[in-house]
Amino acid sequence: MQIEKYKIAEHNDRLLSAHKRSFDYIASGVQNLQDLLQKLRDFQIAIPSWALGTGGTRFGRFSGGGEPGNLEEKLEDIGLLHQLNQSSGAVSLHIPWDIPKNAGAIKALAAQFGLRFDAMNSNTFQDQPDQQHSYKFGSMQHVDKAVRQQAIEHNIEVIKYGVELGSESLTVWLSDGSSFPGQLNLRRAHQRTLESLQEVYAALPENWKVFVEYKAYEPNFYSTTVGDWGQSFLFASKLGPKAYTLVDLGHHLPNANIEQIVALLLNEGKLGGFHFNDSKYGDDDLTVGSINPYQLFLIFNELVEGMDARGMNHANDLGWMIDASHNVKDPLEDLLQSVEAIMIAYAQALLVDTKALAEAQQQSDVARAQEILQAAYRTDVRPLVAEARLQAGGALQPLELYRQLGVRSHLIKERGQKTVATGL
Ligand code: PSV
Ligand code: MN
Repeated sequence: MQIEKYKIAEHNDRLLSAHKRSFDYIASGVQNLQDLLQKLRDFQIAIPSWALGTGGTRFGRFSGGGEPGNLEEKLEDIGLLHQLNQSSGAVSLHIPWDIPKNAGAIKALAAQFGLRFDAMNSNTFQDQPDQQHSYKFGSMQHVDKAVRQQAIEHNIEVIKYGVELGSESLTVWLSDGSSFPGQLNLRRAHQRTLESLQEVYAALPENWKVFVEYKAYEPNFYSTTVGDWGQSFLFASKLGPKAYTLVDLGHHLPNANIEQIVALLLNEGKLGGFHFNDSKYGDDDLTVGSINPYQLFLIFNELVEGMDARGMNHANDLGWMIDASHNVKDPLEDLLQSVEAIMIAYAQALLVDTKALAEAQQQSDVARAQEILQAAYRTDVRPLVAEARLQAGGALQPLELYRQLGVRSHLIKERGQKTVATGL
């Protein structure tokens, strides 16, 4: 399904005068308004191919129907999101959940929807039916060289798919670790993992990056071989200049100061990419911004400050991806909300009076520094985000239009009630 352009135009016409009133109100106080709107238009967030269907927990999964049954339909769904918000112009593929059998045709289809391929994700955390060796006791850390070799070859195969699709990065998330003390020689597991990653690194094309994603625990509960940003940073540093750390917001121990992690990684030139989601307890994979929007703003504040300090391009120099699971909401509605939450946090961070904040910090004026940050956070930037979307050809209220057009019912009619998308 695609949305006819006139339907977006009709929707925008209906909301235009109310939008203009709220936009003019906030815009009058914004310095560099055009620059800010351009940055918002440029910013694109990749949608993961595994999050277009209903998610689940180990206790169950409750499908809402109309889920995409193949990669083509997944691209169609991302195309729909992008038509509505003009900020979802990329896709992050997971192999082998979404193997592009005919890469040329898939690339052409994506281009038709205005989508490019962001980071490719490998998977050595599950066994596949045709697989020779099991990953039960790890992949790149495994004591058996044959298992490590299989994991290395899988990653190289993922790079090959990515090259065909025009992607330029690989995200490696390893579930490697141990569940009981004594199970693993921790030092040797680290060393074996490094050696395996080095082989993958050697297979990277010149213009490619590899992102090493860390996670504190799950599925292993005693040790995780890439368990925190320090370990990821160690691997990335030892691997070389094409290796970076990837921060998944849900992969920290409770109360970790993620904004500080981001600031330090950026300062070292080793921050590569992001997986956005939100959590209350662990890796809950909830909609980003739904639990702790202030933390998301603080993270974006460090991102903007750190990227500007290094002269980086906000839109292109880091990989921005959603990594969430939609257990009780319509996945497409959840993704629209996710993108909106990210754009809001980004816009708020762009509003921070950096000069005044630097002065307050210099004077150790703690109260003023807090006022400055919260003045940006408490600004209702939604009209700015909506204006950028309007200028780019999107809908003023994507979620409202999605519902009004009955997109989910159309998809159920097209694809059926009992469809199951690939993914976790
Ligand atoms: C692991 O929890 C993770 O965050 C990795 O990025 C995986 O690729 C993804 O989730 C799988 O859902
Ligand atoms: Mn992730």
